Amino acid sequence: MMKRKPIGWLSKGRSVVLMGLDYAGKTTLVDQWTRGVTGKTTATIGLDIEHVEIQGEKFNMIDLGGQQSFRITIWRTYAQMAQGVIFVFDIADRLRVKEAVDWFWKVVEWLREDAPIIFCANKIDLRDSKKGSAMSLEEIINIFNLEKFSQDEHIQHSFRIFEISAKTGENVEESMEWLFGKVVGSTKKSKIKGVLIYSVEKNSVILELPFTDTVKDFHKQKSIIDIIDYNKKLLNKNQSTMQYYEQDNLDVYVFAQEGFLCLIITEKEADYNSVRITGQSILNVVSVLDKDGELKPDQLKWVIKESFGA
Ligand SMILES: Nc1nc2c(ncn2[C@@H]2O[C@H](COP(=O)(O)OP(=O)(O)OP(=O)(O)O)[C@@H](O)[C@H]2O)c(=O)[nH]1
Ligand SMILES: [Mg+2]
Repeated sequence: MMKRKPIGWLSKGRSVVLMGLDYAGKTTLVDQWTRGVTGKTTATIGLDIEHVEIQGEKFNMIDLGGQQSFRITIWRTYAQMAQGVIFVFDIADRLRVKEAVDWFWKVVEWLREDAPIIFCANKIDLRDSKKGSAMSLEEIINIFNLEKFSQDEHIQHSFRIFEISAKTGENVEESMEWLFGKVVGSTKKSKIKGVLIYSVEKNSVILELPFTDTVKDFHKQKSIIDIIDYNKKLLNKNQSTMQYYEQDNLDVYVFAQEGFLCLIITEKEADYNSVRITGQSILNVVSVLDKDGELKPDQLKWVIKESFGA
């Protein structure tokens, strides 16, 4: 087993994650798009990160290893913090299509509800040489049940399919432009001013993350202490709750789950849905890191700030 690279290894910027079975062409796609060249690749071990800048914003493109061992160990964590996902599927890999379908829907379930997804049906250049063995778009849509994205009202993700060739570069620019455009657009809506995480086990605030000076030392304010005290009691009764408090200029949302409280301080009239998704995602990351014994305030701070666009 490879040692896992710590999350703190990522640098500043939001994260877009590439997923898909091994040999699907993820690394080739990154090479094609960032450098315009493709060559021989080797299987990605763990993950690789490419830094890109789009419209003045920095992004981490996280190229995950697609081998089974990485799928079952690190995919979930990265899916949960992703602000956008590029799922790559090798249209000539008929033998493993079932496996790809299963993992695709697992990933969708892990994602933040508002993370845009592109499905890259890759290696379309093989349609010429491997007539019959490469899957058609229609087949792919049916087997992956991709119509669910437009039909199922419970699915919020922006979703698009692109037929691409990472090797020749066909449609690569268009697909990346669409995805990054969505990510840039969605993160600008954020109105989060600060985040507090309280741990029942430690009986203290384990993380306070003010994004502006107005919420500095927030945990010392009487109103916040009262909110924590009240929600602590609910948490002790093992209730998973969400509460909402109006302050003078700000609002406070409280999410409780498995021994942790997450307080999100927002401007007035923040979009409830995105606050809820952010709160849920933060708690998921907190509990994953906690289980791995990796819950360190600095790391968490980074994850929240960089992943949730606050
Ligand atoms: N013909 C063709 N081959 C491709 C294309 N994209 C990738 N490949 C080839 O597919 C193989 C696997 O590509 P990678 O980019 O390494 O695949 P990966 O998804 O990163 O694989 P892991 O890192 O193991 O998860 C390589 O031999 C690539 O040259 C494409 O669009 N067309
Ligand atoms: Mg790779």
